[in-house]
Amino acid sequence: MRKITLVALSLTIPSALSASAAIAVSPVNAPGARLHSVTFAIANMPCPTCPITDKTAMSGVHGVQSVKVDLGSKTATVAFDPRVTNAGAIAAASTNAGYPAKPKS
Ligand SMILES: [Cu+2]
Repeated sequence: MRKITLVALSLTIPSALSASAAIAVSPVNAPGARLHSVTFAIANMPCPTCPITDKTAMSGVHGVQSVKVDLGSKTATVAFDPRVTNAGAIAAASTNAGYPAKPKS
């Protein structure tokens, strides 16, 4: 009777461990991640190709999910994972590419 109980325990413990390990490992940009969206005022955007260059620069920041640059209003709306990056890092990437960016309040 006692032997049977021990066998049952040795079988259930490993499967319980692997289940908790699967929960702990989740991708950084998981679909369920809550994104922040910030609109930036972009200075120095004189021609129609500027938004493409600026979008590429902002999209290159790790954690950025989407970038929409609007030439008419000279703004960029960026959705990002706040666990990975922040508005300051995204503004710096744009500024370094030649398009000084400031979060609009
Ligand atoms: Cu341009």
